[in-house]
Amino acid sequence: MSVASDPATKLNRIEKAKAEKHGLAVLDELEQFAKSGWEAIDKTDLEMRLKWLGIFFRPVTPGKFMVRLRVPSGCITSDQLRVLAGAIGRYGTDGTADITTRQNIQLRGLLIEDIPELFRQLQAVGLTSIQSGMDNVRNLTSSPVAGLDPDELIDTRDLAQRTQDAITAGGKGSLEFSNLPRKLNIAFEGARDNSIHAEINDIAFVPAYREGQLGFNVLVGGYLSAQRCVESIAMDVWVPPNDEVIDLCCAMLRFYDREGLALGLRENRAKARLWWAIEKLGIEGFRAAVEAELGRSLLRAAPEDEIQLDKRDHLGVHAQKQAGYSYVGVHVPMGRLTAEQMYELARLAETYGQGELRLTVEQNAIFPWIPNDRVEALLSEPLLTEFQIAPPTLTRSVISCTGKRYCNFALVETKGRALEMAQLLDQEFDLPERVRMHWTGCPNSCGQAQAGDIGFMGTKVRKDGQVVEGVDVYLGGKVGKGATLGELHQKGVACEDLPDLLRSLLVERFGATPKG
Ligand code: SRM
Ligand code: SF4
Repeated sequence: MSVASDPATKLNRIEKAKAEKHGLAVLDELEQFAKSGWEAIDKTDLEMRLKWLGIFFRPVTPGKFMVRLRVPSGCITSDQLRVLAGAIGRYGTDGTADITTRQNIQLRGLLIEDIPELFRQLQAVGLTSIQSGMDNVRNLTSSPVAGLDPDELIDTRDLAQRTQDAITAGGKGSLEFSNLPRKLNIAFEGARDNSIHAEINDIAFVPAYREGQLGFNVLVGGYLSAQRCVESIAMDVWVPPNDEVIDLCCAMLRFYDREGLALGLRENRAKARLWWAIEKLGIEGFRAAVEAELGRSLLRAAPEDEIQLDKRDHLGVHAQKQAGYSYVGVHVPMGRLTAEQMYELARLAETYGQGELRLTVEQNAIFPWIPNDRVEALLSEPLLTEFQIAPPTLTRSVISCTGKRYCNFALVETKGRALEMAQLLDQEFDLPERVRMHWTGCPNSCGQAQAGDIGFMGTKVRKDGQVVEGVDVYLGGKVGKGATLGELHQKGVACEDLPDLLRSLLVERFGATPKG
């Protein structure tokens, strides 16, 4: 009997829809959808199952779809960028792209009739959008300077790519790993600065020496959501930096998928992230269950990990570990890109580097492999006046989720407002250190409000008898070594009152001084 028809099993609405027809089933129907047009697509296929292919119906812009790619470790080539630029270029101002908070790319404004051809082009350049939404593993993140960083301990790019291949069947779509009780985030850190936000990933690998051997300690259970936010905890496991990492990821996913039902995770979407399984079993019980799934015992964690630094933002010019080369990090305001800018990024990466670009979880980009004697020429390119290497302090560190322009969950406009406010306050104040402002349009916290020095979470506020856009303000998020989540500081501040609140906060808490 299928789980859906078992009267003893209380499945939530999404689980019932998945049991009736798997999300990946729409892969075979995509050509037909393209022919018949979006209005003819079954509602559940349109709004839910297409997300298994990375195709997101946007109720805010019906008929203009968003496609979420997978860019493991944020590594993308000029050829790949040109395909993405070409995909949005034909739609005029509707066609844009965003670098996301998981060092990934989302394309906007796409028509369903063009998507089968886009998928063929993606495949030809080794890209995929498969399993990037709904109950799947999201983009696999790594240090954005993996393989370049002089202080790096482990280059995690290959592990991230091979884990993606394992859980997506090489990009074709894996029935085995695509029916999780909920989304799941995995991150691999090979450097010392926790650039991947290990604290808010369901599964995170951080570098650690065990009896002199370099590998990873494993953290589990971190997540942010509207109902609950949890910092990841030590699983008390150490793994060497090889296939064992991938085996462990797959074992945890198999366990989460299979036991999800028995643990009640498929009843309530708000209580379904991996943490809920860990909480139900206790961390030792969870560890034992994963060992049973793997069919062997796991080594206990190293006493300490090697995360020793505050999180870097990678902007500016930095020496690579390869003598004679630098990487150059540029600020992409709010991560938003036009087709022209993407073509130009691709051209610059080829002209000055080796045809490769890196994306960061701060929604910025890095040009690797720039010969030191070519750095000045790169810096004098017109694009680098738009995408600066050293923008003013607040503008430099502000990030934001999608917000009201495209996301139907959003309670407020985010990206435009976030940038405007950072620029305004940069004109007014000097700051001794960076202040990371994180904007998120609703409590789902895609913009990680709890990770910011100052976080803003969209809400509705009553002011002068009117309902207006506002935010709950968070303070104290710490990233890098000893990362912790920020806490609610003030509820329901109308956005129009924010500049004044920020002026006092910046002076009182962050040592800001008014510009002379
Ligand atoms: Fe997110 C859902 C955008 C990172 C927590 N997220 C959504 C949806 C798909 C909702 C929707 O269907 O409209 C948003 C799509 C809007 C759009 O058109 O762009 C959306 N999330 C984003 C992105 C694009 C924000 C950004 O501007 O960068 C990020 C895409 C990452 C990627 O490339 O895959 C994004 N989302 C995150 C993060 C940050 C992270 O991973 O570090 C979080 C918090 C961390 C976490 O997941 O634990 C996050 N998104 C959520 C949640 C709450 C999950 C939960 O357990 O309740 C939802 C809602 C849901 O899944 O039900 C959500
Ligand atoms: Fe949309 Fe809310 Fe996520 Fe922002 S935080 S992208 S508004 S779901």
